Amino acid sequence: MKLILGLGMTGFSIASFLNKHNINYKIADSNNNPKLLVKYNKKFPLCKPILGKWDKKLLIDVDEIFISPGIEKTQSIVVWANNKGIPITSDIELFSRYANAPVIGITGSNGKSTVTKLLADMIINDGKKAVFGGNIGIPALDCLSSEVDYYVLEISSFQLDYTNNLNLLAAVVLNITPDHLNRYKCFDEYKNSKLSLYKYCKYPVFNLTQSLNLKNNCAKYFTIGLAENHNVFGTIVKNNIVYLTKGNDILISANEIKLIGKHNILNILAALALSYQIGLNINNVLKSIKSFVGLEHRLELFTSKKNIDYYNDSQATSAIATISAIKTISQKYKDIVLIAGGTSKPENYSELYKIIDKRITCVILIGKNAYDFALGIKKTKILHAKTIKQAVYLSNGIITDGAILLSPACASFDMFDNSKHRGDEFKKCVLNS
Ligand code: UMA
Repeated sequence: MKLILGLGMTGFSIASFLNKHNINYKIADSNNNPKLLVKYNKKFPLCKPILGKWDKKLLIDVDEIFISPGIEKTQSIVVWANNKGIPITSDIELFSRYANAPVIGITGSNGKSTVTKLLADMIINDGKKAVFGGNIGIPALDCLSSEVDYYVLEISSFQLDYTNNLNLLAAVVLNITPDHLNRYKCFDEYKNSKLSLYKYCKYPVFNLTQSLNLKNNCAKYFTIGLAENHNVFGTIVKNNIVYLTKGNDILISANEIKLIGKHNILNILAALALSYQIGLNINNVLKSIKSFVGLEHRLELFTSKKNIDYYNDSQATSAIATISAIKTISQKYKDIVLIAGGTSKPENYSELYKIIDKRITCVILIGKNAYDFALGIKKTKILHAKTIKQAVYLSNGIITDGAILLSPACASFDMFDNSKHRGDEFKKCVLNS
């Protein structure tokens, strides 16, 4: 008998998979009312979940546990299972046992969703079938299909912590910066979790800008700066223009790329290196890079009208996310109109107010906490809008050249179903205006 721990996206996908394969399981969640309970009971009425505080009895007759990444190793159920020697497995590992096509694994503290999606685009542009998923929000098991040439998986350190075996064709750890330190004892523990991805892959790709001392004969490398040999993807600057290179060969100019920011150059170099590791045609790869506009709702450049570029960054639900968006796009534009607001989070917004005062031409505030924001912003011109439609209407004509950016720094639930709904409505209003 298998035991699934956690009834979130991962647990639900594991239950669906085990049902499909007629494998006996029980499922438990330490929350009395997990988010997916109603959906689960509707789909699987015969296997009721066991809810509430973990109980040792859950482990009776269990020969393997499939665990959700959000459950920490210190949880009593994990400790009891370890003491009893019951194997604990991630959904990624279970996926890998059944995947019939090569899998490419991508992890890192930042940029993993961008590289995952870009690499999938490159494979598709090369005429092959690619499916992407994993930590990006599409559980890996939901991606399994017999009609796939490559799987591209975004993998988190939480998933790697419960992984003992994987079969990856190529893999990259994009970068490692302090993150999730409430979950790990120290930075080194987090770093080792990320680096464990390389244990499972045939063709690794390494980031030379991080001093991780990783050298490997079959590896490709990427870095900002000079590419010393043909295994290295880097950059050179000629007449003030940045070019992406492989060894001494120029591949593409940064001016032809829609993504902005140095971090995105590194992301693209990583995807390029992976594309070489799996043998994609370079012309098709370059086409994908030129047309790639990023992920939907994440600093997504979705349209341009009369010298104004429109960015949808609806996924920015915290001050830090909006600060990062403003920093990135102000490298390219002098005038920026920001649409922000919603339900603010219990965090310090003072740094956001400062950067708005410094870099934003006009801010249009929406939602529940608009008036709190207005108190924090001292210099930048402020307008208020009741709806996203009105915000888009007000944004017209403020600047003649530059960018209009929706990056709310707040949750969306006061006005929308979720941040995707907010981004969709914003795009609809802009495209219809
Ligand atoms: N639960 C318990 N006991 C606990 C903790 C959680 O029972 O001690 C239950 C919760 O009540 C809930 C369920 O577990 O019902 C939630 O499981 P989960 O937190 O593992 O979340 P999932 O819905 O399964 O989503 C997970 C990833 N979440 C985390 O790693 C925290 C999603 O990444 C991922 O998209 C999804 O699987 C599909 O693979 C999210 C994330 O924030 C986006 N990831 C982190 C990040 O990117 O930084 C790692």
